[in-house]
Amino acid sequence: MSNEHPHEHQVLNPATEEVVATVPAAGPADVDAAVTRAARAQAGWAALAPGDRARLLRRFAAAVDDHLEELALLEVREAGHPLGNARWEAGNVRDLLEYAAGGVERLGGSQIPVPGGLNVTFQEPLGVVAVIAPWNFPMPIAAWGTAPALAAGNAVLLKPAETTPLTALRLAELALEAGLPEDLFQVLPGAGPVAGEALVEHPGVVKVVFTGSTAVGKRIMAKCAAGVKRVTLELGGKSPNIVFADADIELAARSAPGSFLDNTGQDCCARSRILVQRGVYDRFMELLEPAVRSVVVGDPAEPDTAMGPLISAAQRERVRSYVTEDARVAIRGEAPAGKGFWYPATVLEGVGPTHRAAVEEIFGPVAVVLPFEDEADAVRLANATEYGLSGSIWTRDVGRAVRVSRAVAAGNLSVNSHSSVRYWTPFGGYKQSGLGRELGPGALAAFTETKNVFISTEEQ
Ligand code: TXE
Repeated sequence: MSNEHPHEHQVLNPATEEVVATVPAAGPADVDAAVTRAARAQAGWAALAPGDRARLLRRFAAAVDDHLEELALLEVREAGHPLGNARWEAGNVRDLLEYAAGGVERLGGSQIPVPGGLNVTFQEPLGVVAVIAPWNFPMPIAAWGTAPALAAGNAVLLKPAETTPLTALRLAELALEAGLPEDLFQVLPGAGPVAGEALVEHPGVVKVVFTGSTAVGKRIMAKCAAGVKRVTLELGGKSPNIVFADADIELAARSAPGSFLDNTGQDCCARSRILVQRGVYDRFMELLEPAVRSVVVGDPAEPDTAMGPLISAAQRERVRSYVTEDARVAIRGEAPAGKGFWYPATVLEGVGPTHRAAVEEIFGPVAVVLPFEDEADAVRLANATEYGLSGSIWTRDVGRAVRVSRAVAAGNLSVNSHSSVRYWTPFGGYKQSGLGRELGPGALAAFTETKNVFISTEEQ
């Protein structure tokens, strides 16, 4: 194996650059063995009575609940997330496992009247599913794929990101402690191009659930095409935060920092393109500055911290590359000096709507503000990227809220709010932000195959 893809990965604390752990990296042979074992476990799991599967998933949820603080602290150490956010993330895993468990017994088929017989539709488990998770929300996103896939009767092989394997490994231990069958849910830490590709290419893997960059998502989709594999993609975003002149400008400005600084901007839903109607532009900027400056940046383990470091030195370089001389830095926050991958909150103005910083996903605490003239202009600007994941619309005009929500090509929009993720509502992207939906009432069905059987009732 080349140096580029070592046999193990060091996990660094992004706030201190200290080594937190060293984790072995899976290779193609490990993947192959894991698929064989998972397929065996899946057959038994799918044959269980739905109530028994649901009970075991509820026990898994209870085990997560018993270890919430431990999981949150692990997320703080490996991902640099503020403790308050990490606690929410651990709770999200528990909630999703409970929600998925609640769906097990309700995952039925249907009967459709046809002449001459009985026509029955079954929803059958797929088999072995690969979940390839990113580092920005390592724990929840791993669970978004894993929980419904298990609930629908599948086995799951989870490959966490190289930088953040620890919460995933702990979740697999908790699953075993809760009584889930051995080999049903396995975690395979390793390099994307090695363990990730081996999973995508393995003939025994029926579906791939991927969250990550659009570039890798396209590569995975192409590889899945070769085997006509099922695939769900949650990719990047460059979401607009549209502020109309008739909005509550104070509230829109006060809430804007959270929408692009949460998780240090490493959020596929980050509203990092702030579109402001010309008449209130100056007022909005005046209000935005103190709001950005009041965000508490520092030690993620402190409960009051709102913004921690970026995940890695490489990510910091990537973010830096967007803050170029042709953009005016309108607002700049503070960042700790010394060790850690820190980057200050930054708001850019004076760039054209096609500037790199205005259309590409930066994945850091950087937003661009662009003025617009009227509703049609706002919609045109909002849709002028290759992405379509989320967005916010600030207005007091109900008709406008509905018109703009329908006109913006994105999977998750919020009006007078920035909230777009709930485990019981569907989540996913338009355009190059993704394919398929996760969470919500359709979550389990996305991990099934539909089979229709006709049984003749004619006398033989
Ligand atoms: O992502 P990658 P990176 C975006 C964000 C970020 C950029 C780069 O803009 O700055 O992507 O991040 C695995 N076959 N998002 O480079 O490489 C990899 O090991 C199979 C948005 O870290 O896409 C990891 O587990 N798997 C995003 C996962 O893919 C492969 C979240 C994501 O890594 C692979 C993360 C391959 N060939 C980044 N190559 C979101 N949608 O929220 C890599 N991987």
